[in-house]
Amino acid sequence: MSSTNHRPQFDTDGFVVVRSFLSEADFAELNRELDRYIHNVVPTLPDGDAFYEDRARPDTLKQLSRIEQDPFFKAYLQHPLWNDMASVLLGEPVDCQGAEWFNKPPATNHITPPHQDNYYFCLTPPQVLTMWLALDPVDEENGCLRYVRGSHRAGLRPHGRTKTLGFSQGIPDYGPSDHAREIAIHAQPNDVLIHHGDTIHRADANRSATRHRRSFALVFRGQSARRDPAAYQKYLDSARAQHQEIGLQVS
Ligand SMILES: O=C(O)CCC(=O)C(=O)O
Repeated sequence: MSSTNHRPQFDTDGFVVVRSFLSEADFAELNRELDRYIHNVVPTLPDGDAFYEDRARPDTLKQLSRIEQDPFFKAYLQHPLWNDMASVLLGEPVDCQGAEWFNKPPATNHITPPHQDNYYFCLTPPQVLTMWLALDPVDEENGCLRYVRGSHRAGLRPHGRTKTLGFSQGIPDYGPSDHAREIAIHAQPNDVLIHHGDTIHRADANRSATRHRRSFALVFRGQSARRDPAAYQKYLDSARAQHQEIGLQVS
């Protein structure tokens, strides 16, 4: 299916799922490069770029930010398939803002609190989306993403401090009517979930004993989007305060 066909659904629901997104060769290369980065580069990174559920256990690595500091991933931000899809969905030329990697390692109690990405990004107009590519089979057991359908059309909800490293802000009044509108998305490796920056989403912890739940994500902003510097500084301050409370090295 061409990327153009996904736009009406993206506009209505605030998310869309594209199955088998990359070619097999491209997907294999991405996995190889992520393995290389995790084994060779991550051990050299400061705390703020690599979050662990338990710092003493490397197998509990759960989030990587600013992966584009690596030359392969810096070039990867320009990948035409990702950029074209983002541009069609946002209806304007885009710039890639950065790359992240998420995991929910097995037997860890790590939830993703309900949140809207643009609360963190502070972009006006909210012309921004996240493309979240599954690297493992994902379902309810290992903590699939859950979207509140259509929530991107109601603007940003109030956020408050959370205790979840990597997600310093969440929606405190997330309630039964939000739960009732949630869509839990099952995915296979190489399926991409794309959500608007104002779409509310969350994920449960990984309840499985053996299965990881890894993903690779790129964030794209439309060229019309401008950052509110004061709101962004407030967000950065709250993330930094959380890191200090937890005892992470902060730069
Ligand atoms: O992988 C997760 O659990 C969270 C991902 C997320 O919130 C995002 O990519 O915006």
